[in-house]
Amino acid sequence: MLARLLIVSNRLPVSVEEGKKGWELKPSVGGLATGLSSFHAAGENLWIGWPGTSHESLRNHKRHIQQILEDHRFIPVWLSAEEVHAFYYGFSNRTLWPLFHYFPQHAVFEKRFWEGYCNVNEKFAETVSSVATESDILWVHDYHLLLLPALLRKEFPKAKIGFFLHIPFPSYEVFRMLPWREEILQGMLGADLVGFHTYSYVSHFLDCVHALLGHEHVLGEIALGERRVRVDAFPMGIDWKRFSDAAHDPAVAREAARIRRSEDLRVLLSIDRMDYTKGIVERLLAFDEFLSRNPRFKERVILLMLLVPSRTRVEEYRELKKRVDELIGQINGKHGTVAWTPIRYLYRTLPFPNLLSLYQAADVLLVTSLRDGMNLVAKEYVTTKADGRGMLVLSEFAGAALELPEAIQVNPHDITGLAEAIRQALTMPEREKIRRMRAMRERLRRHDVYHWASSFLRVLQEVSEVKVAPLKPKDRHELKTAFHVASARILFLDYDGTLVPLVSDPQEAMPDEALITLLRDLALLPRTEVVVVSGRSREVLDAWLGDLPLGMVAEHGGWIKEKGGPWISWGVNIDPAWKRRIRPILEEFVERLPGSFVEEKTFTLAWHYRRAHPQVAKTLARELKNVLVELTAHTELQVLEGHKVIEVKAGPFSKGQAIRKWLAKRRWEFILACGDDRTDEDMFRALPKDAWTIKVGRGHTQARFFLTHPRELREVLASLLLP
Ligand code: GDG
Repeated sequence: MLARLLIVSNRLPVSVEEGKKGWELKPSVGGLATGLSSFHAAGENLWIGWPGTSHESLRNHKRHIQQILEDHRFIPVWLSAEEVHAFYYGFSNRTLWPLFHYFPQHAVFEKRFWEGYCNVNEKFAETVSSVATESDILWVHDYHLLLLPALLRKEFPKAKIGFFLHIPFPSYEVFRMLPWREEILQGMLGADLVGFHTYSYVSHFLDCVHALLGHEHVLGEIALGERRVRVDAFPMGIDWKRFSDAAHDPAVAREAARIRRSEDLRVLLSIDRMDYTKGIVERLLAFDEFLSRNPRFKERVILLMLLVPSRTRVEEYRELKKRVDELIGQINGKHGTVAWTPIRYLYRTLPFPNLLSLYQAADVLLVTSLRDGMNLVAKEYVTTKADGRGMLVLSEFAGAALELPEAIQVNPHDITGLAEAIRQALTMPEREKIRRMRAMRERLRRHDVYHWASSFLRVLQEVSEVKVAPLKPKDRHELKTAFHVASARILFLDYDGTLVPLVSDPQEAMPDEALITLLRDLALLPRTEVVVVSGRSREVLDAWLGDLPLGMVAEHGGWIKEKGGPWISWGVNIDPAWKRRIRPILEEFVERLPGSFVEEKTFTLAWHYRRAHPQVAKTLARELKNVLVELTAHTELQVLEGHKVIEVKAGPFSKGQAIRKWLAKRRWEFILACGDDRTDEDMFRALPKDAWTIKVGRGHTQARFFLTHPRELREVLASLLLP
């Protein structure tokens, strides 16, 4: 049986209105509504959200309306006027919206808005929990519900939970301004799959998760204990067929002709919500400049603007409306003639067929967003203009810009550039327009909204079932049996963080008597080799473990020593000149971070920060890593991040490569590898699938099992000595 899909969004895709025949459901037309409606229509799927009216205003009709909604498999979340004020107008639209669109100057950080947001997210969680089961697929949408995935995870630990953000995710420098930034990230990480429109939003999110919560990712996958969270880009498409069919609808064509009035008139069109992110003022200023610089277009072009009223209770939106009204008046007054008003302006929503006629009528669509998660209007226009006789001017700050490179792309802050783009779009030869529009249209056909939703749901289904498991007593028993029956056995053991806990001074991590005895006893077992695989220098390993019958790897594979043999170097021909370039950078960071220090080894320079203030260290470590990764790109140097250490390593060797030396020696019937940080992952990767691999500590790993402390690993190793 197919799992049931529960879509959760702030607004239901319908509103309830009192019509002639009583209460009716009116579908709302928007990208999300059309995109998911066919998924909602199938099977027993449900859509959960706010119906858009406060429950006070419904008075005693609430029960009846609830029934109508439920009959259509819509589950309402009822909100009071006060909740709507704090949650919707407050935190969602006055905190998150401006901040995520890089308008921090408009963002308010008010505790009561935040509290309202938390309460309403809880309320959503309660409603979802009242209808959901563990086997459902839960798909949560957008910035209003960032806390919901984690709340649902608590209720349904095993359910598949997806989250998609429809607006941009800002860079760390902006996101960190949010006083409740950790809570927001934790909320989102409750999902198994977190989706964004573009890869840059993905990388901003991963950056923030690393910087603020300390979780690393490997190829967009974050390990949280036994759970994994996949983060990926799913650029949203449109209902291609619906817009494409409109191109052949005679009624749409008739209305389009009426809008154009005359074949000689060129129509520039823009459609957006009245929102400061959409670059409406910049568009008007550019049109003004265009008219001033190109007088030959006088009386031959109009700018038709459909501005949809939005969030009118929010101060910034009211101010914008005022500014736009004034500007339009000024520009029309300045350039207009008795017979010609350059800007025609509608401030309302239009029925869907009228929207199509506008698209059809337009010679050029202007999308000038200062920031836009995606922008579906751009895609809808290109699709509706089936004959290709149109052109799109598109802001490079809209997510859609990545998929529509054939558009005339603009920086909306550059008013002169924008004015020039308008001229270019109006004068572009027809063949060129058709060529560009075709290429874009074809791409949009393949990546329509159904493709978007089904790819998201497919990945959500797939999100790795394979989880790192704790090494349970049953596994310990199995491991011991496997060890005992094998005729050739090898153990690869990392040192710091694996055999001994991390301490603030690395010199203090010397092995205790119990560890020395344990390693000696293991190494003396018949048919058994023990190799310590470390990032430490060979001098330290010699001093601490040199008397034991062990194999050793130092400097992450830079040096190798077989039992009883000499140290052999892999990096013989490496010119140490690189250290002169890198060392001063590390030293500068030592200056900046009291308690941190530099360690030099033959092939590595390491900056340790385990003794420093953790919060400050985290920020500086991130900065240093970025600097080093930039500097070492296209060189033989590698930047490694270990536990509270960042190292630059010369040469192509790794722990993975080093242990191949032993793997190639013979066929081992039992292999055990244990490690605690990223550098050990190379070792895990180099091993055959049936090897026993254990990570000490939490976090992302290729290992099959984890243990939480070196103490536990020592117990497991000691058990191998027993019959
Ligand atoms: C958010 C993100 C992201 C507009 N006016 C009328 C009307 N519309 C329809 C359009 C289009 C939708 O509304 C607007 O979508 P956009 O993508 O352009 O912008 P936002 O509303 O800001 O949407 C955005 C989107 O979510 C999806 O993830 O692309 O970046 O900000 O479908 O056709 N529809 C009708 N009458 C109108 O007057 N019927």
